[in-house]
Amino acid sequence: MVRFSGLSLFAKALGNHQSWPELWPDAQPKPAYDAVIVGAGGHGLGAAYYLAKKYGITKVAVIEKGWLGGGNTGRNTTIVRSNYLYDESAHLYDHAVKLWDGLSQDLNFNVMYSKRGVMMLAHNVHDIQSFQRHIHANRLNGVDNEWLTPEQAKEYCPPLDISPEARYPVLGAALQRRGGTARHDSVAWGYARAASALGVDIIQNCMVTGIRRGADGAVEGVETTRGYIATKKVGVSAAGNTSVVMRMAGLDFPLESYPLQALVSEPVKPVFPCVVMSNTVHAYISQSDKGELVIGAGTDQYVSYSQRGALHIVEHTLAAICEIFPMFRRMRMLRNWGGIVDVTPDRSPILGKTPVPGLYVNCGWGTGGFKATPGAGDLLAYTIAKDEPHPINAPFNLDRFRGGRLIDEAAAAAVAH
Ligand code: FAD
Ligand code: PYC
Repeated sequence: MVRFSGLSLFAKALGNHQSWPELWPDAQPKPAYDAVIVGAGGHGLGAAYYLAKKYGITKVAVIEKGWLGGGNTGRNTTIVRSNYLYDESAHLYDHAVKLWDGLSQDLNFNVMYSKRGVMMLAHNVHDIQSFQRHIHANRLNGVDNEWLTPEQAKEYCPPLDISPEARYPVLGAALQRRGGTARHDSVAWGYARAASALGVDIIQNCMVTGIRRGADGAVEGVETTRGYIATKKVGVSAAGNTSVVMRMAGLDFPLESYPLQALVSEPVKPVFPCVVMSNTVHAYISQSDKGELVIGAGTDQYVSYSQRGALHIVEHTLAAICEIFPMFRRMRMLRNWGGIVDVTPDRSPILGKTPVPGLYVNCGWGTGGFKATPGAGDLLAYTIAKDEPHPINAPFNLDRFRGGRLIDEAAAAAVAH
């Protein structure tokens, strides 16, 4: 039986003898959880799964204001890669890519991870220098990445226009063959089902509205739209909304939230074999197993909590796609949507402890956290279970913004922001 059904789970957590209206007053017996995760995206569900599976912590509730996977996890363009510049990032993202490899077997749920290769196009001298620097740095970290000539790029992706008179000439490309795509919904469902089977409660349509702290300043529990939940450990994994949630605990976070949008075309037979990103012209494209071309744009240029992006941004993206792949000029677009991404000053995530005892955070993945889903879940679980960061996520602490040890991945983030 699939158990992640909101109300019934919450009632179960409180004991079957209680009827629903009794849940509301604060004076009622409180369900005590060993840990509460805010946000049922892939990261939060992954953390709950690994808490239960690796550390035996099964009294876990995942609280979700909407429906599971309805945030950025279900809205992204599913690109998986680990070709980041700095050592810290290469270790972080490659940890995730390694977990992607065995994830379908681990969850017994096909997450459709497809290593079809991610190719980043170089359109000018600066791109060439930047990508070649990334390739060398990646190789030193054991992360595959290679340089392709324009002809090799076309061989890998035949729809590409490499003619010298093209509006955006292709001067070469960086290819990570282990990169690719996965099915975003499956990742959320797979983690949810596996976590639920281990005893985790997933409570949907329930928004966290407050974080209660005791006299010693440590976390005591969370207020929600369905009542109070006592717990000594809270992991916040609420992409796009992190600043709002952290303010409930009295913390200011160095984050800005922006809309990021994507769209899909009508479905067609398989025509596009890999993932192509054009960072300079702000467009990236792949083809889903359903046959739709999956196309993504850059972020809007102003902060907002809107889950749709501006029209002029996506117009520019489609114009660029038509220039780079002229054969798609007559394709019709089927639907578009947006998500809210939270972006740090150095375009790297924050994953670790906070100044509030018992409060942990996973945020700031910006435009690029889908690829990190299994790794972020795994490392957040470790941090919560041990009350200390894993060596892989230790550099991604909040303190770096005070001390200046930034991990500036603006170029590797690849998406215009
Ligand atoms: P989410 O899936 O957003 O989960 C957070 C959850 O928290 C949400 O469900 C939300 O409802 C919930 N929440 C928020 N506040 C509260 C509250 N107060 N109480 C309870 N619940 C709350 N990344 C890549 O690596 N590759 C890509 O190709 C890619 N493409 C993208 C394209 C688009 C259009 C977008 C929007 C993002 C893209 N990303 C991509 C980024 C990626 O989607 C995210 O970084 C990643 O999915 C974040 O996962 P998450 O689980 O942290 O967040
Ligand atoms: O991080 O690879 C990425 C990405 C692609 C589109 C949005 N983010």
